[in-house]
Amino acid sequence: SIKCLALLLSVLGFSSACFGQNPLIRDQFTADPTARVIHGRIYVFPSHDIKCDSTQGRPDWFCMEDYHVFSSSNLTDWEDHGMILSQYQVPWADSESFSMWAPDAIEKDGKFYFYFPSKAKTRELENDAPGVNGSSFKIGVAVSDQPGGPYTPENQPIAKVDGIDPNVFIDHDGQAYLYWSQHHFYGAKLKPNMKELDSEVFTLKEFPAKGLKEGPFVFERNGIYYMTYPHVANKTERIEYAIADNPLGPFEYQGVIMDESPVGCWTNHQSVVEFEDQWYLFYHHNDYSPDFDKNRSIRADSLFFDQEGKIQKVIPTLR
Ligand code: FUB
Repeated sequence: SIKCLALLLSVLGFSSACFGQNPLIRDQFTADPTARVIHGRIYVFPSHDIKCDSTQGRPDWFCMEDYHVFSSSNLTDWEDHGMILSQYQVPWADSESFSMWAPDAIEKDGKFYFYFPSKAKTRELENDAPGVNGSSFKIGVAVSDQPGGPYTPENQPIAKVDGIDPNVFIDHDGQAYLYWSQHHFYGAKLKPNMKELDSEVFTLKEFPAKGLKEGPFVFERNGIYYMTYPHVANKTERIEYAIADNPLGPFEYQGVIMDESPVGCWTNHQSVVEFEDQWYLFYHHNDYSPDFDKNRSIRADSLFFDQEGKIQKVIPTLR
């Protein structure tokens, strides 16, 4: 069963799972998974890696033109809800850049909000001052009445947001926060419409200055706010976390959730979710593309907390 080995390893101070199904999606490349529980099912909103040829993007780089969403009632059988948004549908996106990187999605008041980065057309940059690091990546939002889409994008990216890897967290009081990364982590309150910032942009500077860090994902458990993120402390990304007593920190570093990929995938990218009384770490490796780590596959393993709320290290289960 899913929990047998997980429970044994938990006793030993590690966590893992008996899925036997990693990677989760086997007919296409997927990466950067955000998992959410919606109406009793697990929905996963990942990136969609494809292979670029010389007429598209950069053949040796990430190539991503659209998103699919997947759902499951048992973490084993996955339904592909099809393509929910493509770069060609987003009025502000540079549809020659194939840069629809890591997304996030969340439900609020019966509507579903899908957040995604993309390189923007030049004229969009002229309308909104370039970000602190001059990034051409913007973050957009698209809305649907159902989690499986299709999603309708807003005409403009979210103003004052420059960077990648959007993450949205809604606190118990209903206040929504948007996080993103661009060398540092940034955060801001969102308006109730979920489409505009409602505060200044906070720079979360308490994270390691050395080594790339990206992919912030925030969740709350027992009054502790956890910020999880991939960080290059050595050669490739490992998943770390920090905690705070409120959504905008300051966060205090706690440790490593998952070590560098054992199969040489340079990136990793995570989300953490509780489903049917078990916590899970969703992440990616390059199981189906060992020689090209920009074609990745999403995975999940059980995750455990100790009595103080510290996260035990997750050891990836291989096939
Ligand atoms: O998928 C493209 C980029 O790779 C993501 O935005 C990063 O988090 C890394 O996983």
